[in-house]
Amino acid sequence: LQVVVATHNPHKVEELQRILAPLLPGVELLADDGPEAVEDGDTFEANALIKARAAHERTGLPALADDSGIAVAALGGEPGIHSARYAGTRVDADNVAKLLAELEGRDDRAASFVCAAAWVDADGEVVELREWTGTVADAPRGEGGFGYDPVFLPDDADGRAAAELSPEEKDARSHRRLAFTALAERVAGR
Ligand code: ITT
Repeated sequence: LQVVVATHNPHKVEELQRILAPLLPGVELLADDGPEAVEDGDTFEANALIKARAAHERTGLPALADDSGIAVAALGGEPGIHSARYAGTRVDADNVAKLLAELEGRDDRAASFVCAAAWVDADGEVVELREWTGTVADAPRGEGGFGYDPVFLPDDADGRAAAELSPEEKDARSHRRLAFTALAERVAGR
């Protein structure tokens, strides 16, 4: 079975290949080479479905999508669905710098990584959302991962930043892993 992965983010593709291989054995994942869908939904779930729907309609194949970000309680959930362009650019370092500036001097640094995983095929639509809880660090650390990983201190990582975890350690805990595991179970059970 061929499944199109409706993301243009190469870091997500890499993580999804690792996560999905054992969950969907025998499935061949195809990169999405279509235009970027307009993510104008109000929620992670809505935006994941918009991306998966567009890829399914264009290719006729089952499509998977990931909409994700970091939600900070003291910022009312922001950057949330705006995480990719928080600083007005798509540059990870700019987004991280803006987040640290917004939280400058604040004690309440609780945050979650959030992932909505969507599947769309001829039989319908499935979406699952999961969170990975933690706090925002005072400064970036670590070389692994992508995006906000250098400033996210997961509650279950012994004080290390997500960017200081090995790929296997991140996969064992991440919002992406939790959401796609739940999604795969739903799709398999239909
Ligand atoms: P696609 O829409 O093409 O999938 P995108 O990068 O635009 O790619 P999103 O709109 O879902 O994806 O934005 C996700 C944002 O959240 C982006 O800034 C990422 O860097 C960040 N993010 C998502 N997952 C992350 C993770 O596991 N670690 C660190 N940052 C993450």
